[in-house]
This record gives sequence, structure tokens and C-alpha cells, in this order.
Amino acid sequence: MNLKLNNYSFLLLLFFMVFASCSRRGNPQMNLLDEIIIPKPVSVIASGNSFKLNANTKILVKGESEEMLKIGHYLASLIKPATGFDLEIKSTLKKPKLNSIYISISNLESKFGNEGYNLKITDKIVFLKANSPEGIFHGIQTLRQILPKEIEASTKQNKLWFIATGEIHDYPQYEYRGAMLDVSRHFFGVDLVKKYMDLLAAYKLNKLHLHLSDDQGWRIEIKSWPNLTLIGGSKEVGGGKGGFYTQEEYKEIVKYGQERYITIIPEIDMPGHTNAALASYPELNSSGKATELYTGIKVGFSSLDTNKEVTYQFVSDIIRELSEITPGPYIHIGGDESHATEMKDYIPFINKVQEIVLANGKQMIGWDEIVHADIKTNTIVQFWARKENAQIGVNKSAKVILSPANKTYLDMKYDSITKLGLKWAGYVNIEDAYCWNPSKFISGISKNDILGIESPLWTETITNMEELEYMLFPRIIGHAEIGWTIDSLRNWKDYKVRLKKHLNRLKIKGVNYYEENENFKNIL
Ligand code: TNX
Repeated sequence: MNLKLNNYSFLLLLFFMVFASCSRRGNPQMNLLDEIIIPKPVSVIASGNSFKLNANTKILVKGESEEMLKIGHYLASLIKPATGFDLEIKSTLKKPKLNSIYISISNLESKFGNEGYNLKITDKIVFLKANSPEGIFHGIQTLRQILPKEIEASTKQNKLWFIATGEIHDYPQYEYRGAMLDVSRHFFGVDLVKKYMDLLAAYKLNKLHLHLSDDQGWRIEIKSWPNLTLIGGSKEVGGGKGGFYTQEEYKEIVKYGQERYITIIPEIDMPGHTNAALASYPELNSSGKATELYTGIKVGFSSLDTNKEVTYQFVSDIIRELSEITPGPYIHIGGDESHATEMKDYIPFINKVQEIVLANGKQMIGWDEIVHADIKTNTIVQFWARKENAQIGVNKSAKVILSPANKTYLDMKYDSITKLGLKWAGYVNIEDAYCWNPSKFISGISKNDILGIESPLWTETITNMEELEYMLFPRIIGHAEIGWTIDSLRNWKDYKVRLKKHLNRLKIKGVNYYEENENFKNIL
């Protein structure tokens, strides 16, 4: 009797061993569900099986919302190049059928907010639920990461497309998770900005701040002040021909962002960083004379004349035109490094500009120096340099966006041998960029005071997509995790393992990134 039982148990054991090893061979990613996703989700429970995506898999959309159908098409477009599958997208009110990816708006707990999602993968159906389409969109980015890395290829791969089963609950810790692109120092066209947004969306970033004007170039058409682009847009750092977005092009950028749940935040920097404007219109200068166009990389030498009436006409027209083409709630007015503006002039200027922004129904964001003015409680302070400025802002009840230069500035060199970039805030390697906690970064500033974080890419030394990607990746992946994942779930050791896998994905995607030197090998 005993012997029989033992034999039986042995057979059972053998059966499970064979079964387990087979299914593992089928999908090597199985049980590694929690080692592949960036940003790390709130909870991941693997169930050890797999869903097999094939040409007959359907994308089912609950209901007939156009926005949801659009997301269904977006998902299909992500899947198509590498698999060759033209997945059918269907709206339905019935229960989902086998072999489908079923996306639906449902009532998740309030902590999931607009951006959270619940992704449940069984061997038969993939269920993706959220309170809003935005959450579905983020859930799709997670699903994409659970697919084999070859899904990122732009040509058809000979592969079986297994998705590890399990359940993921997820929502972000900060609502503002952004990147900034300086299109003034060097101009970048619409197509590049779109590519940039695709890269951001893959890591659940939801804000793109465009630095649209500076000493070296004015990059957005303002119909009431045409010389801004005609003259001010005609050069860039190094003497190249510059460029600008027409308002139609800007709208195209905004729309592309909306389809990826990325809000565009336009910045017109003032009263300093204004040489391109001062070169376009003599009346904005104290001297009454236009300045020369500037193609160097110094900062802090220019200022609008804050005592002239015409300056406020200029600011009003710009903010009105920008507000009309910007559906997002924010207008960024710069306000940094106004070394050529006296404090007695700077403060009333910022106060007046704030009134203009509010009168246009927008919320003002400014670099941390604006806290010296009488900022309103709904004005947002973007910390980059002085911690005490951020503290003053919080004491005035403003919220803060954290962009500490020594952690988030993507134009800082990685190390002493990085060819691109600057180093005034020190080198920022991958570990530096990842290892910090927003809510512990500035004393007296806690999670409630922080709207989120943003990674600026200043482009004094950056001229094309390849260079841009090199400065972004992989640091920005770390920033994306900091913005999304609560501090207690993050640690460098665990992150490194996941990052390595993402570097392979970037390679397949054809994205350039920092890697090939000894310093890097020591870090990862
Ligand atoms: C400081 S950060 C600036 C920019 C430069 C950047 C270069 C900030 C608000 N102002 O004008 O491009 O450093 O790293």
C-alpha cells in the first residue's frame, strides 16, 4: 500500500517536473513577470502560465467609445510590425471570447485614479481594465513589456509570441511625470518631437514641456508678432538655420501628444533668455535698438524692458495666442537666470505675467526663481537650482515640480569621457539619475507639495535624434520609475536587473543609448 502511494507520488512529481520544464521552454519569460516591467508596478502576481498571441487573437473593446477604439488600433499598430499580425479590433457588449485582449472601462477603486489600470492575463484572455482610457493606454505599455523583447522590432520576426500570465495592479505616485525638450538652442522638427513622445509614452511619462524660446531662437509662430519667427527663428547655436513651428504644426504636436496621453506644456522664457525676441523687435529693448542674433551658449545677458507698456502688450499677445492652441492647463513662463533684470523690476514683471496667464484661463509654471514674486497658490514652481527657492514656493502654498540638475538634467555628461553635454551640475551617471527620492530631496518638502518630476534636455550641444537618445537613455527610464513607483518599492539592485532587459529592447527598437565604456560596465 505504502509502496503504491510512493510510486504514485513519484509519478505525479515526474509529471509536474516534465510539465513545468516544457512550459518553461515554451515561454522562458514565465515567472519573471516581476523582473521585466519599468516603471515597477504596485503589485505583480505571476500565475506561471502563458497566453499565446497569434494571428487570430482579437482586440475586443467594451462599448463603442471612439477613444477606446482608437486605443485598440494603437495596440494593434504596436503589435503589427514585429508579428506581422493584422489583429481585428471589435467593439462588443458581450463577454469576451477566448483568444482575445479585452479592454474595458470599469469602476476600479479610487486609488487607481485616471491613470491606474488592472491587467489580468490568463492563458485564454487578456483583461485590461481602467477607470479611464488613459489608464488603458498605460496598461498597454505594460502589456508591451511583457511580450518578448522582439516585439520592438520594426520588421517581422520568426517567433512565438507568449505573454506570461498573472495579474497586475498599478497606479502612479505622482501625477506629473515629464520631460523637457529645448528646441531653441537647436531646433528639432515635428517628426522628431513625435518620435520623442513615443519614447516617453513607453515609460508612462505624461508631460512634454517644450522650451520654445531663448536667446538663440524663437520657435513658435505668433501671428501678431511675425518677426519673432521671421528673424528670431532664423538661427540656432553654432550658426545653423534654426526653424520654428507654425501654429498648425504645433497643433499637430499637441494632437499627437493627446493620442498618447501626453500634455504639451509650452514655455516662453522671460524676462531673461529673450535675445531672439529682442533681435526681432527693437521696441522691446531699453535702448530701443534691436540686438544681434546670438548663436553662442552663454546665459543670463538679455532682458525685456520690464518698464515699457509695449512689453506687456507683447506678453499678452503671446500668451493669448499660445493659450488658444494649447488645450492643456499650463503655460510655462520661464523666469530663470534673469541676471540682466534687477530684482525690483523682476518681481512686478512676474506678478503681471501671472495675471495675464490667469486671465487666459491657464495655470502658470515658472523656474524656481519666480518664488520671489507674489506667486498665487495655483502657480507651480519648477525646482532646478536652489532648494531654498522651492521651500519659499511651498511656504507660499505652491506645488513643486522637481528637476534637480544633478539628478534629472539630461544634458549633463554621464562621466568624464562623455563627448556630448555640459557638466556644470556635475556628472550624472545612471545610478545618480535613479538613486534619489523626490519626497526626501528638499527638507520641508513632502510628497503632498510635489506635483511630480521632470527631466529637461537642454540642447546647447545636441543636434540630432541619435545624440538626443544617447543623453536620454537610459537615464530617463530611471526618472520614469521615480515618478511612477512609490519610493518603498524601488531599489537600485532590483532596478538594474530590469534595466538590463530594457537595454536589449532599446537595441531592438533601434534607439541609441549610453553604454560602451568601462564606467558603464561597473555600474550595471
Ligand atoms: C541652465 S535650467 C538653464 C538653461 C541652460 C542649462 C544648461 C535653467 C532654468 N536654465 O538655460 O540651457 O542650464 O544645462
